[in-house]
Amino acid sequence: MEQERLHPEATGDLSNLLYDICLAAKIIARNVRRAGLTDILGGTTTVNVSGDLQQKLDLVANETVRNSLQHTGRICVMASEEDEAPIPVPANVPAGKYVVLYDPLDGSSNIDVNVSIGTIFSIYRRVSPEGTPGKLADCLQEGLRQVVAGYILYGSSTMLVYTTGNGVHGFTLDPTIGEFLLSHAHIRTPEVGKYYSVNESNWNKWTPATQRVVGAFKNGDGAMKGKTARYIGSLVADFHRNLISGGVFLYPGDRKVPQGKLRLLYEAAPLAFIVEQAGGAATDGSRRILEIAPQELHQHTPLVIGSRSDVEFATARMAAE
Ligand code: P6P
Repeated sequence: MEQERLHPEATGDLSNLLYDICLAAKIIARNVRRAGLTDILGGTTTVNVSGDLQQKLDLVANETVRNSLQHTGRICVMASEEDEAPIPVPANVPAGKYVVLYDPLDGSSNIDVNVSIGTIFSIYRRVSPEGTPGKLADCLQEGLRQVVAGYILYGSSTMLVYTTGNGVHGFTLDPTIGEFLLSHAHIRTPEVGKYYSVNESNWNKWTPATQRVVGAFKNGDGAMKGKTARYIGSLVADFHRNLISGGVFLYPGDRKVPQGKLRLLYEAAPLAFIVEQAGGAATDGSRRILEIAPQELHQHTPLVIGSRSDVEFATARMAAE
């Protein structure tokens, strides 16, 4: 609301879209908090376009975001990590000016073992003509063109963290009143991180440069003091800890899968917008994530993200290879 007051010409559409996303988040949070008590635990037999086994809670979260947004008239198209094609708005609903891309429940392999998971979202302005149905081109925009990026972390508390390009702000859900309250205004991430986060079981698949970088984070070298390893295996949880305490997260490509595991549009680009707004950095090991022009809806990208000097240290060495 503060930021809306800075733009008197604002229609309120964007604020209302954020409220729509918060509604979806509250419903997902309720389902996540009760997952052990109702029959929505466990996997399904279906896989998503990236080949990940879909957990029941994934599908419930995906439906929840879609149902919270598609009838509002504020968006012209959506795209979900869990759906192969863009999601059009219903024919009887006017096409709005925004586009929402989302990962409804990232880290879902942790659902059954009660580890923190998250929802990640990106909002863009449409590029196709107003009043026409949204198109694939509306979804394939560089991360620099994001209007809003955010995530909801279903952790020890439920937190919404987002940026509109005016800093990063954190809100904590007060379940007694069902509202997100501002708890972390103007989040800044430390220039040098305490932690490094990477799945070291992939060591033998990495390139020598990646091995040298992770070795320096682990043991230190002339230019880098050794760090503490922290890896939850749930991107939003690893990212959020590093954002607050300082750290660098890596999911590099390797010789077999050079593009790595994470998705550009649903994971890397929104988190890159957030981390840069908090003073950090995000690259694919050579290019700035926000400058990558997406070619496909579900394209993967290597990711190095977090404290600026750590990301620059890694990128200088990985790009030189
Ligand atoms: P690995 C979860 O499935 C996820 O997409 C991210 O949340 C997480 O950072 C990554 O995969 C973990 O992958 O290969 O280390 O288990």
